[in-house]
Amino acid sequence: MPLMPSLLCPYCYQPFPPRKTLFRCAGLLGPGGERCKPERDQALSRRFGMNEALPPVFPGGRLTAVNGRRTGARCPSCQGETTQRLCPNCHSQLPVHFGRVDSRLIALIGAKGSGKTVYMTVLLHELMHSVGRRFDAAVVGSDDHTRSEFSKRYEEMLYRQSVLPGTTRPGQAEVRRPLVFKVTLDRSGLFGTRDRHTITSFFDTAGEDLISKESVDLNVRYLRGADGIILLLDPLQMRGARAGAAPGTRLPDRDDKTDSPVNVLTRVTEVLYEATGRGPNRRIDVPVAVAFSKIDALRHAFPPGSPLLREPPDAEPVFDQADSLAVHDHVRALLHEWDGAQIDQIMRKNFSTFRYFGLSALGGGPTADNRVDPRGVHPYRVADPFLWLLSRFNALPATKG
Ligand SMILES: Nc1nc2c(ncn2[C@@H]2O[C@H](COP(=O)(O)OP(=O)(O)OP(=O)(O)O)[C@@H](O)[C@H]2O)c(=O)[nH]1
Ligand SMILES: [Mg+2]
Ligand SMILES: [Zn+2]
Ligand SMILES: [Zn+2]
Repeated sequence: MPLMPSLLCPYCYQPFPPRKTLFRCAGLLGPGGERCKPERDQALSRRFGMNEALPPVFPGGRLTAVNGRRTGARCPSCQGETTQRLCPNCHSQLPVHFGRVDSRLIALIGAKGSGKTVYMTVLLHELMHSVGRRFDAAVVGSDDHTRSEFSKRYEEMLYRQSVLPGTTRPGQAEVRRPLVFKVTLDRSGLFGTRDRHTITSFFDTAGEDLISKESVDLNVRYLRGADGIILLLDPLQMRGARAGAAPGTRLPDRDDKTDSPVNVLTRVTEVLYEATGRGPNRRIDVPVAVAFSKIDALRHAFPPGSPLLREPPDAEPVFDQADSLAVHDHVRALLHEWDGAQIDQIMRKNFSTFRYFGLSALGGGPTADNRVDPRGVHPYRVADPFLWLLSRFNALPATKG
């Protein structure tokens, strides 16, 4: 049976055939002097709690051509032209060029308190600034909601008010909306003459959603749709690492809402088998970056020469395989010291493509009242997992390693 080519919405992760794409009226004065009245969009409201009044939605029956490309449509009420394309399920506005450029959905998962929200904020901030410069990459929020949400809610809090986020609200996957960014690599030399665009969608799960079987299912759709997964594990939840943490480290609570990295990994593995419909003898092939957070609390005990004590090489705008594999091997060795050998067994048995990473989003512990240290945010190796995924997607060149 031939499969119908389908698109996957970067906001709700539901697949849809391109011909089902909807349009939203531009809300301008139409050729007849009429203007469509904005109203609350039920789909956006139900799905994401977004209640603003917006111009009406209609199917793309009457497409209009721009430069020979049928990218626009004419509104049946006001006859005005629009280029705003929407997902038929959640009514989110699709990124410009969506469907014609690579779109990659990256799910960020991990136990409660493992550092996901802080990590996502710092990673995106870095991609927009230093890492972006290094790779000559432009990283921009691909819709108004992402742009304002990211700068107001995430960046402003962490970087200007030095406030660490509270627990991400669980059970509300329907309301939390992924942040969608467009990464443009302007490496004409590396990719021929054209820029390389990749749309990446980040979904920050609530750690508590991974505790029970039922709420894990909430995330199944996101995991099923993901092209790559960043699994953030907190070494400070592991017995061996806890014992070796730098004096004064704020150790995370170990209550019944927090789960050990092994348990989280076990559950995520089950969900992925379910989501991908894979039998027990076929390993999961979605690339998984297994990233250990909060390395700042453990670095003091690493032997000199550890790749985790140096910054990744940054002379060339490529993903450095040799460096990454050195980190991978070192983390695998550390897992034994941290009482996490089981993690490596689970990974090897069930996943065909995975790599270990060690990073710190803050670069140092938070203050006693859990705020960002007054010296600021000094991230360390935060981009590695993301760059690895981009290289897996062939969106970034990698050295041979
Ligand atoms: N030492 C250190 N602590 C960190 C770092 N990042 C986060 N933390 C600590 O971990 C806590 C939890 O971080 P969050 O980003 O809120 O964790 P989360 O995974 O989003 O948690 P939930 O939303 O509850 O699932 C923070 O309040 C900090 O105390 C880091 O890079 N280093
Ligand atoms: Mg969170
Ligand atoms: Zn959607
Ligand atoms: Zn209209």
